[in-house]
Amino acid sequence: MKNSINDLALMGGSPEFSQPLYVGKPNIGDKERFLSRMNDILETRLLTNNGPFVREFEERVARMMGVKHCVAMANATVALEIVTRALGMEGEVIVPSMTFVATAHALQWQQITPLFADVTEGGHHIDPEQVERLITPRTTGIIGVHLWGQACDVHGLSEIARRHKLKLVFDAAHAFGCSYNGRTIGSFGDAEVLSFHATKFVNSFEGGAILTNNDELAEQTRLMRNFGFTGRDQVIHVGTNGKMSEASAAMGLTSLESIDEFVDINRHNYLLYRELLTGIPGLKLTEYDEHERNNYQYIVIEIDQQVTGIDRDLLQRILHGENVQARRYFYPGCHRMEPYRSYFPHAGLLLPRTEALLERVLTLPTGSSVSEDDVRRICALLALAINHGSILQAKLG
Ligand code: T4K
Repeated sequence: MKNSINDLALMGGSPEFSQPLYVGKPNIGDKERFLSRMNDILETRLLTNNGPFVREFEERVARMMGVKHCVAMANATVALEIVTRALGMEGEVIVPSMTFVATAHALQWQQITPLFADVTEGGHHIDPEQVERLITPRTTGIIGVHLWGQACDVHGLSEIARRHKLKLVFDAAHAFGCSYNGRTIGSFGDAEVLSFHATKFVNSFEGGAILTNNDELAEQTRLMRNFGFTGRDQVIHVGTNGKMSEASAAMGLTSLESIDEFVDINRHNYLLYRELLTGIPGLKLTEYDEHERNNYQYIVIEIDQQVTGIDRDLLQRILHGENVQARRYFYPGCHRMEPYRSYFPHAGLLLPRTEALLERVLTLPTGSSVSEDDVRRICALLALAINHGSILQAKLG
């Protein structure tokens, strides 16, 4: 790999990064506020089981998202498992393959078969038309994913769900603080699920939440996250342990207090990337719709090898060689991961757009650990590599 760096250096000097730059390096809010909350937790010895910080976090998130209920969870995966179960999903549920594998695993974990729908033409989100084609008598629900914090076609999916009497959940793991047609994501479908994983816009180390306006569903999911207990000795149905800890809620609350600052940093980085990457032939940045509220947490580019002469994987190797840990999210697609690959070996035939997209996408570092200078150097590196694309591909590809 070092060869590529030498090659680039010979070709005009490659920018160097002494510290690795990551996609998903956590945003850290006010450390003093966090430590003071941790001190309270240790003083009161209320560590978990629906403590005061979890309740405060739930209230604040619900208010911010404009939704009646926020049920905090240990992570978004368990939140998806619980909400799909509480909604009575079974048989088959339609999901995109272009998502983190947790969306599919949350179903398969309960013996529900995820059926993978293709993305829209030229887009990254699940295509309602493809969803409708996959519906069978066994289908009980749909999970749409607001990939990169950009809403999927909420209207289109809601229409299909209504017509076919299917349950509809949105995986909003990326979409904290984002909007769809001006309305904050969080209250669409039967429920939406947020992730507060360390790498997310708002983080609670590990964490997630179910958002819903449905009182009964909220109540049901609260019971399910706590083993089905309704009283100290009374269990009314099967449950699991999906509880968020007080330490996580303390981090989540601290993170919430800094979201304006995080958006400013992310937006600043995004606009700089957009300015510097525009005009590089064969490279397309996924743009945010400025009419919507965005958290700008993901910088996603597509590489068209026909134009650049260099393929995405070699570009990624070059970036890695320079300490830029760009990611191929969500390569190779859920349908090519186990157990789905074995269950549906030919699923790719129904997913031509997803398959092509997954060969082209690359996610670049951003967030509060990435400086303006870092963005400039990453863009210079991309420009340099693409400028010499065919030569590098011939030598190293
Ligand atoms: N639905 C969607 C659409 C999702 O994207 C996700 C999660 C879920 C559902 C499920 O949510 P959770 O159950 O996790 O709440 C990461 C995360 O583990 C995963 O939460 C996330 N999506 C996915 C997009 O990314 P990896 O394997 O790429 O993470 P990892 O450990 O490589 O972290 C990325 C980089 O961040 C590292 O290279 C270094 C840096 N990092 C990471 C952590 C955890 C740090 O500097 N400090 C840290 O503590 O999956």
